[in-house]
Amino acid sequence: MKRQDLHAAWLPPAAFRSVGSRHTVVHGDGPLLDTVLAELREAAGRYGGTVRHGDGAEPVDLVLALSAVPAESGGTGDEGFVLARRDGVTTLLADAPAGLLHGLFHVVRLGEPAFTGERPAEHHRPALHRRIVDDWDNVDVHPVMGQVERGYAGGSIVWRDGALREDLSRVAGYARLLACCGINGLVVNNVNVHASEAHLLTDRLGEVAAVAGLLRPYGIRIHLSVNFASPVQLGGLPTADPLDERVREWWAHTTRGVYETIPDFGGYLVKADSEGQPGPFAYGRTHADGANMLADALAPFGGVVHWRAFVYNHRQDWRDRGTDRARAAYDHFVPLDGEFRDNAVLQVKHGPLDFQTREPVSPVITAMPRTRVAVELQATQEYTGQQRHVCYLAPMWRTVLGFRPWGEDRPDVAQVAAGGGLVGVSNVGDDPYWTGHPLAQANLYAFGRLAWDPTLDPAAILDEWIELTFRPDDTADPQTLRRTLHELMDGSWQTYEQYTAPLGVGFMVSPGSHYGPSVDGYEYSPWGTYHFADRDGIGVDRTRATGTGYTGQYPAPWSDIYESPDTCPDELLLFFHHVPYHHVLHSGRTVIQHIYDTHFEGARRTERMRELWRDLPAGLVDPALYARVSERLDEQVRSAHEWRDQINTYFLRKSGVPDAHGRRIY
Ligand code: GCW
Repeated sequence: MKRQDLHAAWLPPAAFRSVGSRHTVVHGDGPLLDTVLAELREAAGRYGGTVRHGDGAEPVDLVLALSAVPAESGGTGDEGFVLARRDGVTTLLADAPAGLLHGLFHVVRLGEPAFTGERPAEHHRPALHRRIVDDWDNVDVHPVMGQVERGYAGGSIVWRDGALREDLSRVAGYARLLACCGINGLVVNNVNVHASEAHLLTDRLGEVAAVAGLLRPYGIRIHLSVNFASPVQLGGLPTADPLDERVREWWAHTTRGVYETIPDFGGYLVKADSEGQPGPFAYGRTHADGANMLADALAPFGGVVHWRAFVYNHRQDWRDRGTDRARAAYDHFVPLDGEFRDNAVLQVKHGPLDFQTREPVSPVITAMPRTRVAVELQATQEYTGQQRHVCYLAPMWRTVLGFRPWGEDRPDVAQVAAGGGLVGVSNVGDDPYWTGHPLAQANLYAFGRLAWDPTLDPAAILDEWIELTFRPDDTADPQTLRRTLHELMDGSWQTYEQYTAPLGVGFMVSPGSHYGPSVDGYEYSPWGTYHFADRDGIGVDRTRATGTGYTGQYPAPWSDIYESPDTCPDELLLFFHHVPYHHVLHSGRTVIQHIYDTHFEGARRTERMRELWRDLPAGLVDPALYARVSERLDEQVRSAHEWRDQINTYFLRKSGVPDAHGRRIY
């Protein structure tokens, strides 16, 4: 791989070699087709092919045509396409221009196989209509959070020194990468909307429009996080009460202004009454009142409001065992089911707490059949190693999306989310590799691919990403490169879980930064995130029988499966139950021995990961990338051993139970 390819992530020029060496004809017109043509021409210029726009007599290898696909085959919809190959010609057909763009990237992904043999017609359509990336970028550098909240890859690619960057070429590159994996929406700023960022809605709207202009050629609509108190902060009104006529008029008027500037604006995202952000509670109104006010302002223009369900009491008294943060979103929102407008989407984090390494699926997702629900995932690795550790998250997300809350033969989470969408908090920054850890790029890629097709196998997604990014066939030893990357990444989430978070316990992290171990860091804090370890046992009793009643928020069969430690899956046991250290798991081990074993095993696995990378023959990957990954693996090994020793030592001291294998614990 050449040095200049580093910025290219999964779209290095060589990814276009197969397409670029072909004779291609494109039928159809429009802005997105201009993008398709530009991509094809650039590739052809590099690899010796030709590109023609419209009819002609010369022979062709690839035809992209905007033409109504026969209705009897169901059409392709707004973004789908049909791919076929017959008599030496590969054909992409789509009803709408976005379909051809997605189809082109599909052909790029396929590489040579797109141009060999015969291919019966394949119909591709996204399973989810809204596939959105949320950036948590601030305009200014926030004193505590930095510029990108929970960002581990440098500053924002949009803003610098409090102003829009002059050079926005990274944003254009980002749009291209996102489109390639299927994303069609981007929220440009952090859900925590601070003073300067609030102005993006009004007098700084031009900055949003500039970014929108770079996303548009790639079929991506821009969305904006807004502050619920904007009518007060920006409009000078005495109130932000969602039922006050002046407030409603302010939002209607302001929203009209947004659409005058950005006609394809996607909509608003709101974090209200959450971790200090303003919201409707201050006026005695419900979250449906708040969301509907914005939905009404957006409706005339076809916009949507994404309203987050991440509402809980972050000033809890740790002495109070009755308040359970896991219950909060359900308790707040489920009574409002049916009250939200059709263009209001309730955006729910995939778990009931906060992007921990292991959580059950949020019961809110299962309990609001009359509301559009979007599921929010976190590609930025806040609690999963902060892009210093390898942690490929697609297996976690696949578990979430494939979960069947009502049992077998009933819809899964992905099907519920089809009504609202899939949202991923982005992991990019202005780092040369985009994501700090180069291997973390795979998480963003996988997020997009799962949003397009939630049934994809994480290992197959990784194959795609490896082929695009590393071009193994262009190296001296493709199999070793592929095998090494798979061995490093396939099981990395499980490995991370092993050395950090046993059996569904979360939050044993350093307060604030959320990096590195601190077993009691949040134990006596107001955040509602406790493990309740004492000398006898550990875990949170969330049962109906003796605990917080949280298990009752699930439908059958899971309400009962989770209720009993006999049926609760091992990996979530301590999320749902407080059990003695000698409780025997389904695996046959005791809880305490499981803690010791997994921490030794997880830390050992990180050593093995580092060895695998060390053993990679020189020249298979770019030296700078190799060095970056090596340096991060050193840190991962160090950190995993710290986790191992702190967790094991803590639980040995608490429980007094020695390790059955007599290994060193401090
Ligand atoms: O996980 C927590 C993070 C906050 C974040 C919040 C949220 C954007 O620690 O940094 O704020 O979740 O999702 O709103």
